[in-house]
Amino acid sequence: MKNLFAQAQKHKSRIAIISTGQSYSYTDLISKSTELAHFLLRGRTDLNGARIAFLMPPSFEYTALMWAIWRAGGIAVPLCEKHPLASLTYVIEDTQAECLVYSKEFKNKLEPLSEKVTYSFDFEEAESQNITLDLAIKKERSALILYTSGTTGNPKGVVTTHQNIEAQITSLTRGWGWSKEDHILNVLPMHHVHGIINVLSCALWSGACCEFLSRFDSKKVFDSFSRESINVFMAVPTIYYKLIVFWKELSLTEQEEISSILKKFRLMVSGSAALPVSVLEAWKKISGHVLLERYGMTEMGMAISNSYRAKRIPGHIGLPLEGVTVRLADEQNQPVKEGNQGEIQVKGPNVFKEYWNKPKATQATFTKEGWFKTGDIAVFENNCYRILGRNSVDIIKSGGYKISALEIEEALRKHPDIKECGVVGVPDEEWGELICASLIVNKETLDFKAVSTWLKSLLPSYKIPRKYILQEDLPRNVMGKVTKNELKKLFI
Ligand code: MLC
Ligand code: AMP
Repeated sequence: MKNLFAQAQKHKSRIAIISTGQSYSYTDLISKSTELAHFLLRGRTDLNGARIAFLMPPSFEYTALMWAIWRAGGIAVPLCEKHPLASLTYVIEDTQAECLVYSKEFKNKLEPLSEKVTYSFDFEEAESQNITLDLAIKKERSALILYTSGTTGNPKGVVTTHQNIEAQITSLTRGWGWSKEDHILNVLPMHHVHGIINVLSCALWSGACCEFLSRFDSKKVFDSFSRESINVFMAVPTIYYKLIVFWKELSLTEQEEISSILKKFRLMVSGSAALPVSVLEAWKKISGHVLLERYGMTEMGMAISNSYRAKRIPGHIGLPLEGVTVRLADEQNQPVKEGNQGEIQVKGPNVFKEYWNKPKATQATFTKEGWFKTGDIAVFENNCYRILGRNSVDIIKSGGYKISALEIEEALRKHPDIKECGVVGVPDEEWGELICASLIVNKETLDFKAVSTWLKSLLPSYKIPRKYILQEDLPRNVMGKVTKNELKKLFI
């Protein structure tokens, strides 16, 4: 990622990051990441692809550490604050992380993991070393592993190279008119591409400022906007939904104040899940902006986007970004005739390298000709793409998170009173999809609240079912397979 740092050299005294009310310049970022890189290297000249896992709130420190890992030749593995120990352990073991770095609020939570790595340290304890760092990292080298849920087994580690990341950043900075005058507010979790690439890395590539909120909170978002320096915002549809609800509860004067500030924004983007037209329309009334909807995935960053400059079409995701090639294909991986629906398949320098330690899964996700198979079904109409759904009912999108129904089912089956279960995502205006579970149990009744509490030790809160039903048996087809679409109807 030499270019990201080379870019930073151009903007030395500009503000790069604002976190916990403090401003940090590009020079601060360069020198802190140099110090940390030396600390991580421990006398070596190159981390040679060692995985460095870290759990830090979205902040200057998070960013400096990520840059340090990249600059020292390591692979960054950002962990999720909301994950219980079981999920964190899985990632540490799966990546065979050499080192675990954390900020002090996570020290106790991570204590049991320290023996699984060669060394771990509290970020605050990293000794400062005033040395220069001049390691040239080849762009083909792996840079980042982000975990994503799939239709089989446990979450997979998506490996992207420095080159992939650079391609993902530059297609967006060019396509969406980023400049050093921009100031973006980040409210997203920092273990997914939306926060890491679209918000943080695009800002830093451009010499712009990225301001962090430690977590999403509607009031804090509007308070930040009220200071009138932020001019770019990106979020998942659920966040826009929540902001609309909050805005509606404000007094008329407050509503007018917020709306007049929002109207001055340069850009507002929605993605990671389908943007309901009702949310687009409501936000347009509040902010004067037609949200720019785009489509992406952990494995490829952003691929398709509505236009920054021209008309945006509600309910549609637009056209391929610069450098990205897209086609729609049938089940035999043959391109479909124009106007027919098909799976979105993608080629380009933005597409990931591999699933970590899973060569078979990597091979299965590409066609023989090297197209990445997204699993999303779309149609090309009105000169742009429109998403119709996914080719698997077992993938749920809730709050912008991708969730595997099978992973939740596997966890539920570990409960002593649950014999069998079926998990589905049911359409929901606020969350996109709501996770619902049907349970077959070996007693008369079951305390669903207690089940959710128990499940939280195995899964993060966003993977916990919100509705349960008890059934004698699950709906099945003649082959005995659970018919998830039938199951969904029971919750609607
Ligand atoms: C949380 N809650 C849910 C829920 N998640 N209820 C239903 N469904 C869900 N999915 C409930 C909690 O139980 C709690 O309720 C209350 O909401 C607050 O919980 P929280 O954890 O504090 O939620 P909050 O912080 O408000 O989270 C909402 C959110 C979050 C929208 C901010 O989901 C989020 O950050 N989503 C973004 C995910 C993201 O970045 N995806 C990008 C992936 S990359 P109670 O009753 O207990 O108080 C990708 C590629 C691309 O997709 O294209 O970008
Ligand atoms: P993730 O694996 O978390 O990166 O999620 C990627 C998935 O999010 C894609 O495969 C799509 O299913 C979904 N997605 C992203 N953007 C959009 C969008 N604008 N509309 C509909 N679905 C989207």
